[in-house]
Amino acid sequence: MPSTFGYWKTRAYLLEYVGEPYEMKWYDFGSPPDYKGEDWYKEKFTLGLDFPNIPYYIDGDTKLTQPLAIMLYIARKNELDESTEEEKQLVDMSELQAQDLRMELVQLFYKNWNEEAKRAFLNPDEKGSLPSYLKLFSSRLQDSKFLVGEHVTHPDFILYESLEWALFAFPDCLDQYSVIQNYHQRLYNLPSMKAFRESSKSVD
Ligand SMILES: N[C@@H](CCC(=O)N[C@@H](CS)C(=O)NCC(=O)O)C(=O)O
Repeated sequence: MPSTFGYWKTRAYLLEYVGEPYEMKWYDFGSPPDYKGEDWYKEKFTLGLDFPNIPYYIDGDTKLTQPLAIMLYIARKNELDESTEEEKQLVDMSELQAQDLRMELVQLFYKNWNEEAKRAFLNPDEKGSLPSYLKLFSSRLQDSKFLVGEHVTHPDFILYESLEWALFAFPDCLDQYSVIQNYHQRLYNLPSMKAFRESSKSVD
């Protein structure tokens, strides 16, 4: 039986990459101005999840929430991050570094969407700004195809999603960062990404 991935209408790049058959269960946000998401909230406490939330992932008796826990499980199950001790350390650091950027974006989009915060987010001299992250990732990716060398690991999908969000809000934001642009394109052009974009599961 295929696993089930439940979320608001969004995507599951890692599942696509590992090629696992899964069912996407999309919940509707609801309509403006309230976006009550009733579809989800009426089901939230009925699924047997320890910490009910979305995204969730149900694979037989395995029931997970929290995106990182889900990604780590899928990566382990598919031996995606299997590597030397040194590479494992790099996977851990890359995951947390990419997650920090993701949380900066979440703060900006959901809590702080105003002109001053947007300017600060794009200011290279500001702590926690997008350029401050891009500089560090550029240096890591200078001689490396992906965050942990020649093969994709789960943190690449956290960073890819964050770059997609950043590009959506600030289309020019990678203009000065050719290393990151090339990295973004490398992931964008993975066969699994292309197949996903052409599938009915794809959303903008
Ligand atoms: N730490 C999680 C928490 C999960 C979460 O906050 N889910 C949000 C969407 S990203 C939600 O709308 N949850 C619905 C709920 O609280 O029931 C994350 O990184 O996304």
